[in-house]
Amino acid sequence: MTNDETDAPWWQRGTIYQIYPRSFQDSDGDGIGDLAGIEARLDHVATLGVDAIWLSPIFPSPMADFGYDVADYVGIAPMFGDLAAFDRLLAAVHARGLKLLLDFVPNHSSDQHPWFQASRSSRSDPRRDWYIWRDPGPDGGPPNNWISDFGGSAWEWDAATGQYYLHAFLKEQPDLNWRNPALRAAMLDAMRFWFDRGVDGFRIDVLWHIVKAEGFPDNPVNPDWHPGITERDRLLQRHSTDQPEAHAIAAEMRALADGYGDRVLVGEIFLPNDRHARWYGTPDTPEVHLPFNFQLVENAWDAAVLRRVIADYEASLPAFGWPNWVFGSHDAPRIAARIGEAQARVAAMLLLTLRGTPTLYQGDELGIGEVPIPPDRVRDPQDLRQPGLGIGRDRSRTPMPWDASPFAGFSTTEPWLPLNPDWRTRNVAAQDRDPTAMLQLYRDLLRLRRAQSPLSVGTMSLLDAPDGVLVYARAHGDARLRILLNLTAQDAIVDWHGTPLLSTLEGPSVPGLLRANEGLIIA
Ligand code: ISL
Repeated sequence: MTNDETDAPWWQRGTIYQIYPRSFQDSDGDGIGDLAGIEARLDHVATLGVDAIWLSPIFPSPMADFGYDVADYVGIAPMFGDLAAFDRLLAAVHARGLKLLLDFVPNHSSDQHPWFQASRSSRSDPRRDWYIWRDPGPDGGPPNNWISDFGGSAWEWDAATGQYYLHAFLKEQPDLNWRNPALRAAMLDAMRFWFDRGVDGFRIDVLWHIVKAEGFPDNPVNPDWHPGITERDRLLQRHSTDQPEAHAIAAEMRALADGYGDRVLVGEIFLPNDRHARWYGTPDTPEVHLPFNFQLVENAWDAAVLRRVIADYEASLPAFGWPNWVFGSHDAPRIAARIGEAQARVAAMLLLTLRGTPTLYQGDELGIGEVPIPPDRVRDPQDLRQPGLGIGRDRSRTPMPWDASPFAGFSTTEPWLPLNPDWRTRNVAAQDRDPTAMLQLYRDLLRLRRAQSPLSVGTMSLLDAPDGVLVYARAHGDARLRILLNLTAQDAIVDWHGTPLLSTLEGPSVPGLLRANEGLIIA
């Protein structure tokens, strides 16, 4: 082992696994997952070979946005359990040598949070300024043209106090005012509460949204908008997001985390590379360890496109910035639904061999594809408010299929969302017995990533490749691996020789050739 290998912190070497708690495992028969359920299924997470779990929000919430509307930052929603159940889960996670990250939602709370109830009670309430209140615009309408990410004005009229409040998402999710020092202190206290309890870090929701431009100017019109995309995109969010003042707040969160030692902050940030990279901060004033990189979600599954995406992203990183990659989440369409199962295997190899921390989304290790959601079962508020755009998030939030027993072993009753249609065969137990299953490929890839330092901490260089093929080298010390990915369904002539360590396909790999849909790791 060389120095940088031993020195690399866990969040650089390791892999993060996202659990969507409503849909992982139900332990009390209400059709909704919970903390005790997650604890009961930790074997799956441990044998998969990941290093850390990130839990989507588990806090008390009216669930208007399924937990991203927090009514108490320092509690547990009764449907998920209680603080004792959380402590048990955390201890069980740590006992397996895994880490646990929570989801911190700083941009907005629920309208049912006692802070907002106080804030809206009167203009003179001490908490009035904890949220963003404004008088009507000159025409008596909303204060400016800002549009909610979920459609409609971002301002909601409050008749009782005669002002509008801002909500970047649902009106049930009023935006918090991070320019108010008392609010800022209260939110940092909430982070402290969980750090003191032993959590290993946070994924921070919509971090680039948390400060708005002084004076609330209108956002500029997006010249590229067309009716096929969301209403939000009519405008460029120039004044409502990514304000310079937000970086000081991220730095404050980081200083807090660093005070606890080996903790990590992952920031959810959707921005072009140059602005994205700023969220690392500077070596003297670091911000988040990992600004989430969603470019595999956002870009076409095409070798030439991805080659440029990888090169541009790598080039944009500050010298001290550690990369990361994501291709699935509770918001994004399933990777196997996007590109099909054969290419989803190649995508798994890409994600787990790129330089940087990978984040996996629950169920992608089974290759879950499209899950049709009948109209009467749609639950996603974004989809319900903007139907017909195909932006529904329910299809990625369906319950984990564990086995072929009723309700796939997820619950003893009808789950809150439908199961994947092929759950009787596509489930954890079935794939555990099948050496050709997606689950085995994920386990093999994660095993290799741990065993091979070039994959976890090595350098990376993109190499020349024929059309439709992506080739790169990973190296560390004397060890060097090559990764060859055929992103097409045709055989490709690729000049390679060496020892294949892992292929996405069965049967022998053929030197000089990459079979259709083949991904290959060569020593
Ligand atoms: O496309 C986007 C940004 O360009 C969006 O996906 C946006 O980043 C996303 O909607 C933000 O997601 C997070 O915050 C939301 C919540 O509904 C999502 O589930 C969460 O992941 C509001 O808290």
